[in-house]
Amino acid sequence: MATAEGESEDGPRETKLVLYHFVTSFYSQKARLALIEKRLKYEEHDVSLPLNENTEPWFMRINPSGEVPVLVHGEQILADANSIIDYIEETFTDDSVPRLVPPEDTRAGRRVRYFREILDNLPVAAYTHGCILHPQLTADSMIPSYATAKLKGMIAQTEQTLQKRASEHPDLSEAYMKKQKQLQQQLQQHDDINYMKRLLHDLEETLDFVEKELVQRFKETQESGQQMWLCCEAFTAADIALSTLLHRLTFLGLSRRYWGNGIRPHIQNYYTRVQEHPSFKQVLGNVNNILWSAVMPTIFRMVKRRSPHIMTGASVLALSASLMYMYFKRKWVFARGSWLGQRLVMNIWSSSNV
Ligand SMILES: N[C@@H](CCC(=O)N[C@@H](CS)C(=O)NCC(=O)O)C(=O)O
Repeated sequence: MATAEGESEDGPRETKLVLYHFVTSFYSQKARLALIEKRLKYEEHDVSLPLNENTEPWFMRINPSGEVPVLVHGEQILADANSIIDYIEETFTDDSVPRLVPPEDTRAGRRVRYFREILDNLPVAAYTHGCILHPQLTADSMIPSYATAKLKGMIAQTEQTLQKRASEHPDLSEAYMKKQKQLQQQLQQHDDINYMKRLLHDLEETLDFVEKELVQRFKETQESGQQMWLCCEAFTAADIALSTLLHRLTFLGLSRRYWGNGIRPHIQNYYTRVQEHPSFKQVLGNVNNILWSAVMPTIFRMVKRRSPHIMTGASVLALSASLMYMYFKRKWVFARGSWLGQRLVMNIWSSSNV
């Protein structure tokens, strides 16, 4: 196993890797998949989007755009999922470490580049907000119907938080104001149902390309007996992009529009297969667990913030016991249609910007 443990003078490969992320964040999931695929040891810091921790001054000083994921490696700060993937790929080059980006002068390398370009540039934030704002665009969304108003309310609240923080921290006010402007623009754009319809229509064409490519891989698998992912037999950066996208579309209730029931059967097979892939299981798991994994840390953090003394002694035990109970009963507690499930989903999801 390649390690990046502890500070050392032996060079960047021995320096600690620290990832700031949020469990349901799309781009954080991509970064985590990459780190796990490369079998790198890293320290994780949960930055709660629902609790606006990403706009706290300490985090804005690491990444002035206030977005997760961020990877810190010694002096290096990588504030973008793709830069993180490229950075770890270039830095950790032992033969024992799987390659996510095959050399560009190989057929697999050219394919990976092509599909990364297409998939990494898809407007996933728009898909996510658009489907919450216009539930009629989806088929079987896990997002309850009252989410729309809630999302708008949450965005307004985030704007207030940004304004307040801008006045409290003049050194960061430019960054806060920029973020606030972006948020407003995004909301305006994603609120436009025709814009959203166009985006979802364009996605059909992209998925057609993917399907066609998977047909080729299927034929190659039959010829060689070696199972293939999107570009070759190895799970690459293009697979990170595709698998996280399919997972997000499923969560948004768009999967039935794009695959299954005879539509794009190779994408359907790919998604079924990738759900059994170890790194995918570890990072994304079953689509029904997305909410659960965001709920636990957020509840703990909220309780701790509001009344720190609650987090001591017997209270911790009581809280843990009830959370454990909820965990084992999560199928009904967090079931899509349950009252508690809906409220938890909404509070976590609508306030998580992507
Ligand atoms: N270009 C960045 C985008 C990162 C991004 O949009 N992160 C979202 C979560 S998936 C975020 O931090 N949203 C919070 C916000 O913008 O306030 C990347 O590729 O990593």
